Amino acid sequence: MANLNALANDLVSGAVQVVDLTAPLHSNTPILVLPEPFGQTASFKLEEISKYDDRGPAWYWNNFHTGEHTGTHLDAPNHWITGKDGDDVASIPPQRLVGPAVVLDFVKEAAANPDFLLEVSHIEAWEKANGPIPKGAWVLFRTGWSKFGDDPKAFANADENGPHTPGLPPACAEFLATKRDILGLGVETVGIDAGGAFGMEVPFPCHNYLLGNNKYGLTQLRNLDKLPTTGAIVIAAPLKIVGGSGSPTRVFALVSK
Ligand code: 23J
Ligand code: MN
Repeated sequence: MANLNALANDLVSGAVQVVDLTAPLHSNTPILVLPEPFGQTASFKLEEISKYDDRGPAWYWNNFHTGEHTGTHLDAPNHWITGKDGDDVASIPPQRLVGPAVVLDFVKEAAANPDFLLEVSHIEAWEKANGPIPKGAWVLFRTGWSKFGDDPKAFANADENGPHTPGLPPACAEFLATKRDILGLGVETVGIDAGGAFGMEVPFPCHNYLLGNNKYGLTQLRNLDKLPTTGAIVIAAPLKIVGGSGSPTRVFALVSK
């Protein structure tokens, strides 16, 4: 039987730290902007109901408006046409939202080239150095992009040719989705695909292959620099939106000190 008492003691003593990988949600949180004529997602917005006033003398509360894919969020399999018969966000088994994290650090490469693409050979070299990507892992692609997260323009890094942010080409997305037994891919950027993914020979390959193979996406992660290369546990907690294609998500990592 697993020893949760040891974990409880380590949480209380601080030997296990809880790192928040979630970006703050507010009206200026970056959102994906798609080209015409596609539909657009909504920014996060609070709408005050009452604040200790005549609308509610002893209570403060809000409604909120948001897209499912706003801020740090999870992509469910049914978000993409390749996963249309797969789980909605409410049907994802909770056992598949918690798992070991591996961090693939390409901060230097992404700083030198915002269109940097992670290749299969990078993953194979990473595994040679760190061991195989474990079964049931969250694969976290660290690019340093979260440092632009409070500046939507810098975060999108768009010019007349579209956004320039790092990601995976089709061959690498297909490899991760089919040759490794992972929970999903976590990234620091606005979506799991590269800024240039619309123009790839399989458009949006991470969405296409990962969601089509019952894997998940996690986006706009922060604090990946606070995680070890291996050994952390990541917990993703999307809202249980019935029929939803994703949800803003609180993401925590448990890290041994
Ligand atoms: C719809 C179409 C393209 C993309 C996306 C959504 C996302 O990035 C998302 O948040 O799922 S690239
Ligand atoms: Mn999404």
